[in-house]
Amino acid sequence: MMRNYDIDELRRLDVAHHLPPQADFAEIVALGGSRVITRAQGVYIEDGEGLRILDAMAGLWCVQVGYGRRELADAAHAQMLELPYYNGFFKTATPPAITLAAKVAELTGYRLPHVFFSNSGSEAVDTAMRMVRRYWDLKGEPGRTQFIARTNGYHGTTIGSMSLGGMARMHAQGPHLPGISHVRQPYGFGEAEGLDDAAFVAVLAQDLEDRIAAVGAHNIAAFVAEPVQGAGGVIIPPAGYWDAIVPIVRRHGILLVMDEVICGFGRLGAWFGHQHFGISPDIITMAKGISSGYLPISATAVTAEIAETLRTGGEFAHGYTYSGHPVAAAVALANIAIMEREGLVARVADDLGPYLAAALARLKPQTFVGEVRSIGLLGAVEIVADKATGRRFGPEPGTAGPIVRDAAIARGVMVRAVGDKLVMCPPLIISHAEIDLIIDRLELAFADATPALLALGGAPA
Ligand code: PXG
Repeated sequence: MMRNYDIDELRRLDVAHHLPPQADFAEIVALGGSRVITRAQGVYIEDGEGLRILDAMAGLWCVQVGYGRRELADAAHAQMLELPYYNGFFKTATPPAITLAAKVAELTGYRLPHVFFSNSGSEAVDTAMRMVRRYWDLKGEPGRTQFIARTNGYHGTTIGSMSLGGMARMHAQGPHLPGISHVRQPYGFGEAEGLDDAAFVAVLAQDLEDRIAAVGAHNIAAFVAEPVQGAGGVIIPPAGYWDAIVPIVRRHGILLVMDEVICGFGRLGAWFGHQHFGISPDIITMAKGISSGYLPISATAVTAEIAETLRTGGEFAHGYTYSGHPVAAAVALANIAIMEREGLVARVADDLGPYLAAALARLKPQTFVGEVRSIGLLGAVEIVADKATGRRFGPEPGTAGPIVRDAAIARGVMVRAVGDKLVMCPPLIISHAEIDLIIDRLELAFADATPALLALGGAPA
């Protein structure tokens, strides 16, 4: 069933009526409407002009099993006919919600055996924030209200999750929750200033110690962090970072919340990012890959200790109409079944992760590439103006990245520009040949973008 769309009319209606997420509305108007994505199969998306684009972003960091999986459509179809909706408010639950909770608990190795459902990553993070506050009230430490998160972290767009995030651009717009402060991010390429890993880690650990001392440990409810920052530009912590940070959090009795919205569901070669790093958080949030983005669903998983404490407190006054939506939960279960059957998590660890790292290394000789890095199936390319000195394009980050990104899309590969970093996060079903194609197309994109980068002040080879 191939539908034909009147793309010009859709673009006209897009400008006339549709306000897209995280967008410069005026830019969309100037462009005469958004690029309309009409269909997708495997690792490819197709736009209204018929351009087939290799989707190296897995949608928005989420389509783990690739596009066009009939099993997921069948799971949704069957569940819609049997029970399209029921809620969890009336001492009721549905089979898919219960089964998915048990499955997620299993995937955490039963370290986080209790699971609360929401519909988006932002809501899962807000849920974690509310659980943390409630937990400390019930523990008799109601003064623990403050959160510490990290600069350039991303936790969502609701007022709670956005306040936790550390992106200056989003913070400028507010409104914010009070009681949240940020420590430095482990961004080696951008901020280590020549320190080796061990010395940089020591600086970051001291920054956290200082922040805790300034706020007062007994006022701090939780430290919230992504295992690897995704939206911030695939910021991979240096060796030893988590081994230094986690004991500090523990020593001060602060809860550790890990935001697994991007790192969860195989992205780093383990079911969850904290497992990859050998960390035992108190709470994790997940979304995106849990359903491969086929339907919106997210979750917040907690330790037995937290669940038992919440059980002492009467009603936990939090929940959404669609918490544990049966169709979304059924699709998530089918998605996880595909991932297990096809061994996708081990495939990232043993095969695709190393393959992507080796393929990315081909970009290192590029005139305007300062660093390539990857972990599992998350990769980044740092664009610099002068390779010899490491000088960045300026004055602000984000002048060069979009130029190369647009060139990449024109060459048929979808990557994302975060400032002057290109980031990628391909589906877990990608083949070696398709990874090679990403790199081939990025080479062409850098060649296409070279005149513009030189005009922007880039140093010639
Ligand atoms: N936590 C993390 C770690 C995320 O990456 C969210 C929470 C929020 O999820 P929802 O489902 O509420 O969007 C995210 C989302 C980008 C980009 O520009 C990244 C995200 C969302 C939108 C854009 O890379 N991550």
